[in-house]
Amino acid sequence: MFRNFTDRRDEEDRMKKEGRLPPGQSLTQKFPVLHYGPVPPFNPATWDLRAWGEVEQEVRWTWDQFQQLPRTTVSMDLHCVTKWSKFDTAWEGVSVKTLVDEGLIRLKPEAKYVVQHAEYGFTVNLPLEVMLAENFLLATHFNGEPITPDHGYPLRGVVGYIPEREDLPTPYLWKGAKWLRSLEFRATDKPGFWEQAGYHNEADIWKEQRFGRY
Ligand SMILES: Nc1nc2c(c(=O)[nH]1)N[C@H]1C(S)=C(S)[C@@H](COP(=O)(O)O)O[C@H]1N2
Ligand SMILES: [Mo]
Repeated sequence: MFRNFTDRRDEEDRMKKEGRLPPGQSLTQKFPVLHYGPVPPFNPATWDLRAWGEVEQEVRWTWDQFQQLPRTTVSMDLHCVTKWSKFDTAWEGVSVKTLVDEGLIRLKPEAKYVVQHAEYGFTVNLPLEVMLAENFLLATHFNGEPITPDHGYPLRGVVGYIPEREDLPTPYLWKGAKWLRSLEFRATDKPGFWEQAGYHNEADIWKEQRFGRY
């Protein structure tokens, strides 16, 4: 117990020195689970992921088709608005930027914002430029294993801080939807589930944009 406590504090001090601990955050070695409502079931026969809205053509991938898409890995620090941070997490999945670059999603010039739609009607909004950056991934795997059901299996959006990439806007972890089912490209912004409940619209981890302003 004491041993774990000192390990945690040592790690936290190291991250602070490296400039990787945002204001008000503390390091956890666990992976807390946070969401509203129940964990949905997954049926690979009926699951799909859709891209719609301000696109030249709507796209729909079945689970089998989604497995064939080009894959990307990224390591990021996760920062939850409830003040825990988890460092050096390894994710694998599909990058939205790759889908756009390869013409698999053809955006209209009007597309400026994206709403992630998840099972049971959960939504979360981001500017398009954030979703197209290297620190946002449509993730199927965490630390080499399929994401567990409570963390979003089979697919979640995940967003975090890539060390030394201060150039990339980094929002809190709630800006990635677990159990993701579609991406709605929009000309205008639209606050999602937590944003409507009073969470900050931009959610920048370095500016401590937790609650209050939309
Ligand atoms: N579908 C869905 N995704 C969600 C949420 C939710 O309520 N429903 N909550 C968000 C919040 S508030 C957080 S902090 C992260 C937590 O991810 P984790 O449970 O993997 O730590 O998921 C985000 N994604
Ligand atoms: Mo959260």
